[in-house]
Amino acid sequence: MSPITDPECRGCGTSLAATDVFCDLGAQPLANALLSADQLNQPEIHYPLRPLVCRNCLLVQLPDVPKPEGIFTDSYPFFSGQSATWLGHCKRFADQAIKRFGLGPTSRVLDIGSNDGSMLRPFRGKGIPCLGVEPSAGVAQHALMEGLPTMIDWWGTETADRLAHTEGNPTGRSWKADLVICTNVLAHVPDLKDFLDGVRAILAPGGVAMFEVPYVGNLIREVQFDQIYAEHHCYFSLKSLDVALERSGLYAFDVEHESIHGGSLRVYARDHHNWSAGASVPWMRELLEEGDTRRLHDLATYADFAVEPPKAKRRALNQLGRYYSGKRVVGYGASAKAAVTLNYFGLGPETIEFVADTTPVKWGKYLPGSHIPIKPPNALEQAKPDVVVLLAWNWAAEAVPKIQAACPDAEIVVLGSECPNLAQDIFRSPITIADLAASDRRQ
Ligand code: JHZ
Repeated sequence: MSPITDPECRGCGTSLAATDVFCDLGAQPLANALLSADQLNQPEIHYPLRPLVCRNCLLVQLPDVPKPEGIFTDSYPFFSGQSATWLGHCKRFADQAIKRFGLGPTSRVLDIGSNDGSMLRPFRGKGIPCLGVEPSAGVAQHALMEGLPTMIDWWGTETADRLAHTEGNPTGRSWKADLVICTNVLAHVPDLKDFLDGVRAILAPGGVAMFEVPYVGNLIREVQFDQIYAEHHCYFSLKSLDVALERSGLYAFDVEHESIHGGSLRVYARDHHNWSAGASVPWMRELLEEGDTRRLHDLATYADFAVEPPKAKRRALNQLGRYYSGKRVVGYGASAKAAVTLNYFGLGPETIEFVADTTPVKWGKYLPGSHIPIKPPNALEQAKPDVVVLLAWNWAAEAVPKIQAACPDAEIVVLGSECPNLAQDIFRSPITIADLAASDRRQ
C-alpha cells in the first residue's frame, strides 16, 4: 500500500501550500487496522496525520492518503449498526425523507457507503426499493444476509454508469435514484470530483442527494482531534462542501446541523438542471455568511487550531497521572477515534489494560499502534476497574448506562475531545457523567 500524493485541493483543485498546516498529530497506523496476536511483532505502516487547509475553499484535508483498497478491506471492522442511536438516526431520516420528497413504491433510494445496511433497513421497511453500494465485503455481507440489496463495489462515475445502464448491472434494469444518501462517506473519498460526478449522473430527473459529513466547526470548537485519521481525507465546512458540490454540477438547497458523531452537517443537493429558480439559494447564501460559519471563512481559525491538540494531550496525561495512577483503568469503545487518541497520547496496555467493545469481530484483536487488547463488554464485570475511559464519547447516552450496569463502582471519564457543552471541563476534573449523557440525549 503506497501513499498517493495529491498536491491539489480535493474540493476545488487549487494547489495546497505545505505551510498551511491545520495540526500535526504525528504519524499513526490506520485507525481501523486492528491486529491479531500474531501481528503484534510485525511492523505497522504509519501515515502522517498533518492535515492542510486550502487557501481558496478552506477545505481541511490530508494531502497524502493510503489507497482505499488498503483501508476498506474484507475485514474492515466498523459496523454502523452497533449503535442504537445511529439506528434511530437512520429511521428518523428515512421517515422525514419519505414524507418530504414523496417517496413511494415506485421510487428508488441509493445508499452509497451502505456499510451493514443500517440506512437501507428503514426504507425497505416502508416498501421503498433501495440499493446499497459498499466496498468492504465483510460489512456488506451482513446487509446481504438480511436481504438488503447491496453491490460490493466502489463508487464513482464508472459504477454510476454501470448502474444507469442495463449492461453489467446487477439489478438487470437501468437504475436511477430519486434519493441518493451519502452519510459519513465523503470524508473517505480520495477523488471527490469523480465520486460527486457519479452521484450527479445517477440522479433521476428531480432526484435529491443527501450528504452527511462530520462538521469541521464542531471539530475545531470542541477540539475533536480524534476525528483526524488517514481514513478521513477531508473535514468539511458548509462552504468547502458547497464548493466541491458545485464543481460537480450539484447545487445545495438545504442544510441542517445534526448532533450525530460529535456534530455533522446534513446538506441536500440537486443536479443544477433540476434547479427550480429562486428555491433556497438566498437562504443558503445567508447561512454561509453568518455566525459560526463566518469564523470558518477565516484562514486564521484553521491556523490557530494547531496548538489545541497538544494542550488536550497535556491535560489528559496530567489527569491520568494525578487522579488515576495506581488505579485499574480500562477503556470503552474500540473506535477509530480511540485508536487516534491512545496513539497521540502515547498510551498503551500499561495504562489502559483493555478496551471493551460490543463489536464481535473486534474481540481478541488489538488496537493498532497502542496494542491494547479489545475484549467483549462482559470483561468489564470481571475486571471490576476503578476507572473506565469512555473512548466512544459520541455515544455517551447509550454507552454510559451499559458501563454503569457492568461496573457500578467505576468512575467514568473522557480523555478524548473537549465538549464545551458539558457543565465542567472534563479534562481538569472527573466528569459528571450525567451531564455528558444528558447533553448527548438533548441533541
Ligand atoms: P464509532 C467510524 O468511526 C469509522 P469510529 C468511520 N471512518 C467513520 O467515518 C465514522 O465511524 C462515522 C462500540 N460501541 O461509531 C462500537 C460499544 O462498544 O464512534 C464501535 O466499535 N458500545 C467509518 O470507529 C465503537 O464503540 C456502545 O454502546 O470512531 C464506536 O465507534 C456503542 C454505541 C458503541 O466510530
